[in-house]
Amino acid sequence: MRAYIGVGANLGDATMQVRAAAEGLRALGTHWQCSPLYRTAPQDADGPYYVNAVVGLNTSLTAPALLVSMQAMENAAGRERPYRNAPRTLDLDLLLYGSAVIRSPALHIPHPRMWERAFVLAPLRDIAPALVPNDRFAGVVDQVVERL
Ligand code: PH2
Ligand code: MG
Ligand code: MG
Repeated sequence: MRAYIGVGANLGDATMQVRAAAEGLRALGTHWQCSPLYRTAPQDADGPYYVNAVVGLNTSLTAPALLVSMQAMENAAGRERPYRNAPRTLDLDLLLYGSAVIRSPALHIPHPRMWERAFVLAPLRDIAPALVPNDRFAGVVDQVVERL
C-alpha cells in the first residue's frame, strides 16, 4: 500500500529532526520519497515556526502497525504531550493509506484536516501532484509555507 506521512517539528533542531525522521521512515517500506522541507507558520498551535515535509512509501505494514512504528519514532525523538498541539520535537501523521478510509478511535484516514493545511498540501504536491489538485490550495493561500 502506498502511504503518505506528514513529518513536522518546531522544538529543538527541527530541520535535523525532520530529516532524521524522514530517513528513519525509509526502513518501513520501499519506493521511498521525501518532499523538500518547508518552514511553516503554526496553524491552530503556538510556539515557533515548524519545519514540515511529507514522505511517501510502499509498505506491507497495516495502517495500525505503521502507526505504532511512527509513534515509537516520535517517542524516541523525545516527544512530550503536555497539551493539544503543543510544540513538539517530532510529529508523524499518517495522511493517506492507499485509498483506504479508516475511522477508528486511533486512526482517521484520510487525515481529517490535511486539506485545510498548506504545510501538508505543498509538500504532498511536490511528491504526488495527482493527489493535490490546484483548487485545493484556494482555501490555504493565507498560510505561510516557504521552501527551505
Ligand atoms: N501540526 C499541528 C498543528 N499545527 N502547524 C504547522 N505549521 N505544522 C504542523 O506540523 C502543525 C501545525 C498539529 O499536529
Ligand atoms: Mg500533526
Ligand atoms: Mg500527530
